[in-house]
Amino acid sequence: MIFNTISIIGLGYIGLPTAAMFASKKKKVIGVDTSRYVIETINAGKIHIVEPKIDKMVKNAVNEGFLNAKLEPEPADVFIIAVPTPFLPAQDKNSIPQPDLTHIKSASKSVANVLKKGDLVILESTSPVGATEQMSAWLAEARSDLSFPHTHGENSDIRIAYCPERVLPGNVVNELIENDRIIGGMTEKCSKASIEVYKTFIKGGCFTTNSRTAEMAKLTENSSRDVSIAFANELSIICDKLDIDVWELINLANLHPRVNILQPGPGVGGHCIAVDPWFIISNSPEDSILIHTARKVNDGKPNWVIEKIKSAITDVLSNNPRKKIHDVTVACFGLSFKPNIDDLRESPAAEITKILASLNICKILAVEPNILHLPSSIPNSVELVSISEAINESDICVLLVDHSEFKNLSKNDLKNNLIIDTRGIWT
Ligand code: SAJ
Repeated sequence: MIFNTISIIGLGYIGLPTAAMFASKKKKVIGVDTSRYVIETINAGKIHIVEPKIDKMVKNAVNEGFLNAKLEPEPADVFIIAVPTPFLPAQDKNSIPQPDLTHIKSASKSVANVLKKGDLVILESTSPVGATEQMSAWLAEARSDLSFPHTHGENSDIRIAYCPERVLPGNVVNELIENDRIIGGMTEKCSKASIEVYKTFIKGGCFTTNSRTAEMAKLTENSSRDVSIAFANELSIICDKLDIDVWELINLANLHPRVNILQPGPGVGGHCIAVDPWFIISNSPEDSILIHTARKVNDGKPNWVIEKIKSAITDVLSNNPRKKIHDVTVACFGLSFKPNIDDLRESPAAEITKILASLNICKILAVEPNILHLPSSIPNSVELVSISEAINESDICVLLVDHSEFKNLSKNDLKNNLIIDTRGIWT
């Protein structure tokens, strides 16, 4: 497929780096986003996300004229849709969250306005099985003058594929280039055209399948990790009751050549692992027993940590009879959803700190070396402090995120504090 102009719809954590990659290969890229702030930031050669290397790439791409951001799609040869697919919150604690495809629907409608015969539309957003066929139907609804693969197969005017991203936040540029890629064309021609597009910058292999398998593959990868982490989290709860060091246990079990247990923590955060399994569960609720249980185990872990903190507070009070509960200080080490990043969204560490503060039983300090100010989602009563202030002023130190800065602390530094270590770096 010969293509000159590529349009990326949705300039977030996946869309913007992808746009920058194509532009760095001297392809004309039109980036589209509904946020005026995002458009203005990018067209000024700046970025609105935190991701290494992207700032320089975007600056060069904009200065050299290869990347242009717009509020509405313009004609292009290839459209890559990378918009969010959140889930609709569950109605009650027994109902299953349902995927929200509103953004894909509106992106399809706006792309449909500028589609021409021969164009390729690729969906990259994490999606439930069947979303690509649904997108094809939405496009067809808007453009009865064109034919689409769900009705016309290989003879369709428009090619459509599902090609999920699998990059790790913090290492997006390298993984975009090096990772193998799944190419789920609705027909073989759709897959072939997509491979030619991605081979512009991808060094990894491109493996073709149909769109439904590609959708399921993305959900499977993240659900597999969620289930594995749930196993580690469940072990940590069992071991706590049995007075066994779970990290020593896992290290020992992992010496077995066919065992590879992941690490327990305060819960599973981020925008992918804790979300994507729901797309399988909502499609097949009766058959997703293990995947659903894993979600419950991981979602339940923050509450278990809160209970541990409450019982540590009781210990502090019984060891210091003159202390009142409001004199007890708890320091939460780390707020982000994983180590060495500043992203606090969907973070179990931030959630635990928030819940603890809302209980209003004692003073809460927070240490987060990757931010300068606490976000508004954390109650005002929480104070952001340095590592040494947290150690000196608190009775209880709760390790929530294994940031490098915390790994350097020795047992001696923490000898006067009661420790709850959800990551196993101080034990
Ligand atoms: N976590 C644990 N224990 C572990 C590993 C992770 O508790 O042993 C926790 C982390 O602390 C974090 C959460 O899991 O709260 C998710 O972190 P992560 O590093 O596992 O994954 P993400 O969300 O940053 O990125 C994942 C990746 N998927 C897989 O590894 C299968 C990435 O490759 C995907 O592209 C990304 O989701 C996505 O966009 O879907």
